[in-house]
Amino acid sequence: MRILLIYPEYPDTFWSFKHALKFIRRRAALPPVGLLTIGAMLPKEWPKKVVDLNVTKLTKKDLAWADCAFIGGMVVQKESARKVIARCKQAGLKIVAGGPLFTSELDEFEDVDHFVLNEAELTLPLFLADLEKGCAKHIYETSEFCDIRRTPAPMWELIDLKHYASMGIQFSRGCPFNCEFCNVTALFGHRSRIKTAEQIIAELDGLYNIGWRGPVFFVDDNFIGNKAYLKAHLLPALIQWQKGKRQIPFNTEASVNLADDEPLMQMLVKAGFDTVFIGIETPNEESLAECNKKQNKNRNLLESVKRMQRAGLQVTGGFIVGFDSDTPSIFQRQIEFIQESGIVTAMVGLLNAPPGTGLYARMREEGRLIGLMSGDNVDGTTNILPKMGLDALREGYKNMMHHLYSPEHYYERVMTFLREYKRPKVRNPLDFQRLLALLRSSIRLGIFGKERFQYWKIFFWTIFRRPQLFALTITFAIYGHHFRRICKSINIQ
Ligand code: B12
Repeated sequence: MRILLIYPEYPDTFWSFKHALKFIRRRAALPPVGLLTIGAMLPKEWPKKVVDLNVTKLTKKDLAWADCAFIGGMVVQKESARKVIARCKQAGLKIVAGGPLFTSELDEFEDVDHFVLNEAELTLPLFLADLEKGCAKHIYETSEFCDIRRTPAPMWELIDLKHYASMGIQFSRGCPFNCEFCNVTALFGHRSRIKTAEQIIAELDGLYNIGWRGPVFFVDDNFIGNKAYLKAHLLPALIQWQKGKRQIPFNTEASVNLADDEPLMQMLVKAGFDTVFIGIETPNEESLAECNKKQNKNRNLLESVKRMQRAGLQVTGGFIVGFDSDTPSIFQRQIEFIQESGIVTAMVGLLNAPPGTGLYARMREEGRLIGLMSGDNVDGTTNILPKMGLDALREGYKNMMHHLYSPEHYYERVMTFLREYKRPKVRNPLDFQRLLALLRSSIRLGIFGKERFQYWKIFFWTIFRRPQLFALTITFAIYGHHFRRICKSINIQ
């Protein structure tokens, strides 16, 4: 069987980083780790080809070559997935679909021959066994969660590394918390399941040996779900691994209680972590109680962010407006919090109810569910009727995004951050590509950009006051350009 592993295209969204990637001549932020893992689980003798539509096109030649298409992706890729499925169907390929999009919304896709849902470690072997016997079923699903110590390393050799800005590695799945709006526990469970330190080192070696020297994102739901193992095994192994080679910057996602553990933060930084995404959600205590975000309650969230920044971790954050407890004052409160925190990359979205979550069930019960979510949580849409009223929520949201991403306030935030941030331990040296990005940004943003005044101000401020953070400042300038383009394209500027 010749297999095409197809990853549908993302729309132009906050996280696509499309407008920023152009500056470093990369086509996508990350490769499709899930599909590459599927590649490693399929029989070795089957020839495989990855078509990531974010970096390349699906050609007639690809379709003519293959016998079967394996398609995976997230809800945000739904439209592209539909088109891909139609083309594969027309070309007469067998279609197998899996991953978060199909696990959450399988009823939306009629032309798929086999749904291999949930964690493929459990469902794919059943499908393959039935396929061999000639009796493959339409749907394979499970409510169990697998032991990821048996998950094979992704088949990196199937992609062209040079198209990507970063690589993804997964250490754990699942999250011990239970936030009402989050589908992580529905998809991956409550218990943090981990790989071994040896597995992670082998995966990193694999990447290093095929020439990867850029950043690596640990794509965990909550990297600090098992602190004891991190401290005793994984982080010491990573610290050791970085020694004697060109160091690789790491980043990940974690819960805010990371700020309470100074030794853990120190170890993370020593191991090469420079950025961490935190679900902050809201400074409104009642909203935190409403969505059961216990770990964020009864703490000074602003101080927690500062502690992480001072330790040497850049904090990127997720924020939500539209909780039942939110009143119209929430927009100003969020703006003040985000500006003061110096969280430059602040992903703010309307509260949405993903299928499988407690919120989805509650909204359905209360008759407030108005369809499926778009999958892009920064497009100003929601699938629930908010207590505040949809118009008031959208209007407040638009104004908030406009404020946060205007050059004046965006650069002000960058400055707040640069003042607080401790210089990271592991730095990516300036290479030719990054020098070109600097040149491109000076022309595009410094001469033609609306932000030119702020650009040069921070450019010289950094050179004189925090020269070690100069590369980071330019990266922020480029991100700012991307975020403003996104705000414009979704008509909220
Ligand atoms: C890395 C990541 C990203 C990267 C994307 C990288 C990329 N190229 O794919 C970035 C940062 C860009 C991103 C962005 C977003 N993401 Co994201 N992301 C993740 C994350 C943390 C890890 C994904 C991963 O690589 N996992 C490792 C691999 C091994 O696991 P996997 O992909 O799930 O694959 C397994 C199974 O799903 C299955 N499988 C996967 N594909 C296929 C295909 C076939 C054919 C089969 C049979 C099986 C199968 O088998 C694999 C082995 O078990 C997940 C959370 C998570 N734990 O998965 C969220 C997650 C996928 N993201 C999600 C969302 C909502 C988003 C955003 C909308 C915003 C947000 N809240 O983060 C944006 C939208 C993207 C955009 N461009 O607009 C949701 C998706 C929900 C859904 N039902 O679609 C998830 C599940 C997190 C969550 N609960 O909110 N994301």
